[in-house]
Amino acid sequence: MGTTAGRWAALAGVVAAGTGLAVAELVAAFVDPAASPVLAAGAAVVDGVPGWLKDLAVAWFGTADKAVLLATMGVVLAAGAALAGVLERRRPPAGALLLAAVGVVGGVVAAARPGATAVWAVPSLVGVGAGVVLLRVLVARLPAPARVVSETQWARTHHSSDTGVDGPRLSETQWAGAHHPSDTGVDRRRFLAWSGVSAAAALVAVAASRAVSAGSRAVQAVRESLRLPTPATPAPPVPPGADLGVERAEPYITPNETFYRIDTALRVPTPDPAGWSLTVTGLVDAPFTLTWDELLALPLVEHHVTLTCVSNPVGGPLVGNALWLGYPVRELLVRARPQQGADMVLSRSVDGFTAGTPLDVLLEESRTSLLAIGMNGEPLPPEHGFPARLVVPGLYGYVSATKWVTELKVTRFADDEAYWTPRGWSERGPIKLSSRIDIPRPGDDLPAGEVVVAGVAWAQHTGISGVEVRVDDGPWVTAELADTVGPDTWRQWRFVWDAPPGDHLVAVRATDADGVVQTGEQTPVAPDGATGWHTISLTIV
Ligand SMILES: Nc1nc2c(c(=O)[nH]1)N[C@H]1C(S)=C(S)[C@@H](COP(=O)(O)O)O[C@H]1N2
Ligand SMILES: [Mo]
Repeated sequence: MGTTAGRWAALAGVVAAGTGLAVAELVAAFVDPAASPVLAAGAAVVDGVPGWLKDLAVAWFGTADKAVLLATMGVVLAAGAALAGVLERRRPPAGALLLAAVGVVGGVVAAARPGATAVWAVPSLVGVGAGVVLLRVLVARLPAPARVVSETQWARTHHSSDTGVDGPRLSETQWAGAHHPSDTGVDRRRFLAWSGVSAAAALVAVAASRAVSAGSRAVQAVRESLRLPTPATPAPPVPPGADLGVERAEPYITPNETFYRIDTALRVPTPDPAGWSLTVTGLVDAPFTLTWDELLALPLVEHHVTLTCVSNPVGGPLVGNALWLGYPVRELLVRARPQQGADMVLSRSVDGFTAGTPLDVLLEESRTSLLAIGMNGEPLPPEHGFPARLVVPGLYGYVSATKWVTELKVTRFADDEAYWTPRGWSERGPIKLSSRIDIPRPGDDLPAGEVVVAGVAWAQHTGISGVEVRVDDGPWVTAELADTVGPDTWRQWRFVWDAPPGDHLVAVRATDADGVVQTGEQTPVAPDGATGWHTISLTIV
């Protein structure tokens, strides 16, 4: 690059590729919102990157990792497009070929996504067609390198005419003449006009694709007008003592709006309940398919369950408690009649994600595992799995909580592998006994005297029987424990500390209902969940 004309060529590449991409998005909006080449390529990256890189991304960017991924892809694409522009000017049609190759790869990647058909390649191919034509048109408006006019001259001309500085000038006719002797000498203006029109077209295409993929908005409307059936088995009321009401501490029930969200989906899948169904299949004597209306007509159960992500670091936010409404998975499995030898249920989402849950856990009579459709009295929010998901008390989400679920395949751990298993995470994922300090928070102004320390502790399906707090090297002191609806949710705790001035370390540990004390041994989140005592440092003044 370097020369001015080279920079214009790079710009031509970016404009052409950007417009092609916008056209592709527009076509995708009509084909299938999930067929977007950008999202398909992003999803392929998400699925394809090595586990350590993904862990690093999550560690650095947290739940912003998706935005960072898309931004990185944008930068890489823009750089490639600029290169295509430069190549096209120097060695036509090398740039067009580069662009075409990227488009074809994009099409193949999109068509290879889980749930995709060959049609998913169409947006990329149409988009790249538009991009290639534009690239050739735009670059043809630029002076070819090392012909009638030298690049330096062109640069100077170009510069001086832009700024009005006088210098050795070449007429625009000469620029035009360098490439298209027959043209009338307005090629630079045409170049800019083409670029401008092209960029505007790109914006229109993106806006239009947004409008069309409002197909997902139609599903939103369906969701909003949905009235959840009354549960045949309502949840017992939450005892008033379950929430200690400590200001700024985590509430007993996590509102849907602030409930953590973890999944591999770059775009929230929005299956229409009208077309949704759940198939129970695999090693069963009586496979069947359940439609949305059939599900709504079943006797539904309400149950409070605290969900936790295996990627939650000690003290982390990836845990939340909600009231779920659904139908017991156990009943569905019993109806399908699992065969001898089966030991796993592979649940599958519309977007291809899978979780592997031990069959015996799902069959336990005393464990309310749900095919859930409601969360805290509302239909599941789209990002939490609308229209239906699994919720299994006691297991990390990655091995149990499949959102947008459409299939339960009864199988064997020896025969099938869930999404995260080949990516460095344990095949089994029981939730580990944990506790967290929510207040004080970093930066809190803490005068000496009574300081309230409070938080939550969880050991889903076993239950919490005690929480202790330790200040510096002092003894473990019993904290006040809140009430709970049962063993499947977290429990709040509170400790009033007579704090002396100075720097202090405050740690928490829980004991479960079996009498097991939370270990202080620190382990990382991979492969099966972090351990260690949450410890905060406080300055009392
Ligand atoms: N379809 C789908 N379901 C999924 C996942 C996913 O990536 N895709 N992630 C799982 C993980 S790792 C967790 S912790 C829970 C999180 O559920 P939430 O986002 O509703 O909190 O969803 C589970 N279900
Ligand atoms: Mo998770």
